[in-house]
Amino acid sequence: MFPSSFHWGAATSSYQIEGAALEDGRGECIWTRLSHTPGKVRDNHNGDVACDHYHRYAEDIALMQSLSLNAYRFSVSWPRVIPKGTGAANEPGLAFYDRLIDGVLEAGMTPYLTLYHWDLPQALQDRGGWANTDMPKWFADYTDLVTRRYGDRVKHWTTLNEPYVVAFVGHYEGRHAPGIRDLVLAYRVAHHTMLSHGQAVPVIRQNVPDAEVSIVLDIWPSHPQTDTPEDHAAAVRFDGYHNRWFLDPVFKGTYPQDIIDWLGDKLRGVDDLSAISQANVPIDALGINYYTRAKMAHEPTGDFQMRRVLPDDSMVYTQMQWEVYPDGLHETLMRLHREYAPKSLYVAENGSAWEEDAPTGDVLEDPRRVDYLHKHLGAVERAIADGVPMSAYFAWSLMDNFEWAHGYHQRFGIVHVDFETLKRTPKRTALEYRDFIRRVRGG
Ligand code: IFM
Repeated sequence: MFPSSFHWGAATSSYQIEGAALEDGRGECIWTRLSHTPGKVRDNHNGDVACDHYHRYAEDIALMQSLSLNAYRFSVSWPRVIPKGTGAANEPGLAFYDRLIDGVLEAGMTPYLTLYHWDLPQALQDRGGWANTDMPKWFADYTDLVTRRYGDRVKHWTTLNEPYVVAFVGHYEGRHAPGIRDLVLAYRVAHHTMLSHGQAVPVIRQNVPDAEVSIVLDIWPSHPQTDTPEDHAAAVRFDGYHNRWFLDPVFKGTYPQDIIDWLGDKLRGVDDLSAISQANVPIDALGINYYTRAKMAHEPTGDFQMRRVLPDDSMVYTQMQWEVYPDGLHETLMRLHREYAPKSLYVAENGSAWEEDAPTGDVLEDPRRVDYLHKHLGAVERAIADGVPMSAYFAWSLMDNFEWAHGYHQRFGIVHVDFETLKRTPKRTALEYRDFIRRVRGG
């Protein structure tokens, strides 16, 4: 049974939907820069217009209201409100989020605000970005501005979305902005994301005493491909690299020893964690983004001597090559509750991308996404029955949007967007989700 206070929502992020990339004084961000560098994003797509949510936010709020959602998770674009990252604030940018938040509240929905979902001001990247030791202070100052401005109306605050991706996809694999490939640097960046989280939490508490403060981590349960000890060890290593490297500091104030040992002298500039542990900087809720699991095999070469096994025909997998594995969501929620025991847990993102045709009528039929949604909602429901304190579920995403290095090719929306006309058309998933919400709410 879902609690009556449960929040049912959809999630988005600023760069992926807003567009208006340089309008009303917004500064350049690292994704503006990367996407305008030829060859970095599929078909050289960029977020200059995206879903044009900056101008169509009222339509999007009405859409969510029509789907019976009672919560909306979005992020603030740092360069829209402080174009250079530090220093002068941009009043037109701040006013946009006033309008958005007021509209969400007037529609009877609860806003969940994420401070950082990957669109770092380029001006800060020019000063070293997340690798700069000043980053926690810059982030705290930005947090101060945003919490003072919206804290009277926004009570659900998230510091960072998926610091794993910020650090390792952005600075080790180099697929994401700023497009760097340097393992040592990536660990420094990861550390600064944690310290920034740790500096931001007290600022939120001071400016919004009744806030629910969270961080959002992407958790992939990790399973060995075979029963060999080598594959088992690879699976444990992936869990350490991807999951525990962020969970442990937030909840225990330490980094996992097995990964510290594995890295040896590659781990440099990573020191005191006392500023961020749960004991010193408690959070109220943990948001998790769940999409799939990792099946891991030993690999004789490479920094981590492990390899993610790609799906084969025995698995159902999405356009992202992500296996559909709803049991992993239940497993993850149980594990987090057991091992880390956050006061409350919520699914901050869950969804799937599929090859699909453009709509020809009022609704786009998307049976595979419908199936994915129902199975994952079932996993959440089972976790609640098994005692996990769940407070919300957010579908990723409200609408098709800029899927980072994949451009507009991967469509995660429960609402279809025609990127020529910007017309929104609900997919069947949106209507199924609406009906599910109405059913569990009993009305
Ligand atoms: O689109 C992203 C989102 O920005 C962060 N979580 C994963 C989603 C799908 O890849």
